[in-house]
Amino acid sequence: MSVVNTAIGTGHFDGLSKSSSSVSRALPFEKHLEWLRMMVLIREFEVRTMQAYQDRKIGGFCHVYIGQEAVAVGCIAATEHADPIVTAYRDHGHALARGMDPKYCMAEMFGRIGGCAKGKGGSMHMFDRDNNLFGGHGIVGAQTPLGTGLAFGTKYIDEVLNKGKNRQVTLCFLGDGALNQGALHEAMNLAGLLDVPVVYVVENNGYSMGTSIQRGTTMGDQIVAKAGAYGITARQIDGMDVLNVYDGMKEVIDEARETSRPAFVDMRTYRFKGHSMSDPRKYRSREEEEVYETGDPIAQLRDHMMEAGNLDEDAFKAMAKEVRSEVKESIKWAEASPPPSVDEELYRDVYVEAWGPYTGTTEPEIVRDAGSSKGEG
Ligand SMILES: Cc1ncc(C[n+]2csc(CCOP(=O)(O)OP(=O)(O)O)c2C)c(N)n1
Ligand SMILES: [Mg+2]
Repeated sequence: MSVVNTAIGTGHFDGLSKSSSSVSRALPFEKHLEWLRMMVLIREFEVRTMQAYQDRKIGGFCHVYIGQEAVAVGCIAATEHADPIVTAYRDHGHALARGMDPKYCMAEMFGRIGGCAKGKGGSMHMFDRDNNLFGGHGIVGAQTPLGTGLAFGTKYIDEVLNKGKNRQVTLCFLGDGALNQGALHEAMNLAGLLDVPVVYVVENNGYSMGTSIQRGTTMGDQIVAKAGAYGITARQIDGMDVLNVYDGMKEVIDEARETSRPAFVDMRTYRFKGHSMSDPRKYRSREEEEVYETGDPIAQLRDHMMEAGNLDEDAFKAMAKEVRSEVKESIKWAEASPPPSVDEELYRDVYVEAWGPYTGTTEPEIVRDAGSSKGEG
């Protein structure tokens, strides 16, 4: 038995071919500009998030998506708005790309009432019913049965209740760490068995906290084989190039919509920062990071647009400036929002009943100390 104790090195993208389709290139350049702006927004949002975290304005766990922006932006662009999405805790990019107003996202990070979950979820639990984003989940792999369930639900409505054809596809994002969780395998088995239209997108950044994929996962460079065991078609996609992500995912999603079958994507990507805000990154070298930083998804699209004559330096700077002020506004909104009040808000929407079911002998300490009365259902 041998378990290789190593970083992923510099070969994470070796052997990946570009998508054979180039639908993205035929789209009007305004689409590319929209995707570029969204990636810049996610990046700026998180740079400010990191500062606010260091200033102790944000508490709890916080995982930034810097480096992976092309995945959320390209995948979500290939969906229809009604298609449900569910993801793990590295979720700010998905929320913004799905259309959440940055101020609701920022206030959630700050634990304030102006947040998408009234400040009760925080960084890991972005939720947006209007934009069909079903969370933000902190338990590794826990969102994968939810993804299968969401897709089962839409299929049931379309085919059984409305006696029509399947119309929707669910995108279920997961990290490579979730490949080792039993929940994913049960979820994939059911999806393969029942023809559930869910696409599992593994955001394969090569690490689960400090453990490289080779060290923690069998067949770490051929994870698509795992989907084959459940009769699910799978492909690998280079997730650093948003145009390539869109092209690959458009085919995968269109096919899942048409056939009502699940799919699995090994989306190769890289997180430029640590696992969370408190990660000294001792498990990989600076040289390795530098190699992947050369594939920055924002620079790739910006350069492509400039070469195509659809963007110049001034236009890029103007866009970045506009994004900076949008993010600043979101911070102002977050700071101006109060925390959820203990007596009226904190326990609301947490349980079915506003204050329960609490089975202990006394009220929760926080409520008791506030000397509050119980709220209504
Ligand atoms: C069931 C479970 N086990 C362990 C943890 C602790 N934990 C939090 S994040 C993480 C790593 C997951 O890595 P990956 O799925 O690759 O996602 P990434 O952080 O790379 O986005 C672990 C082990 C957890 N949250 N849930
Ligand atoms: Mg990972």
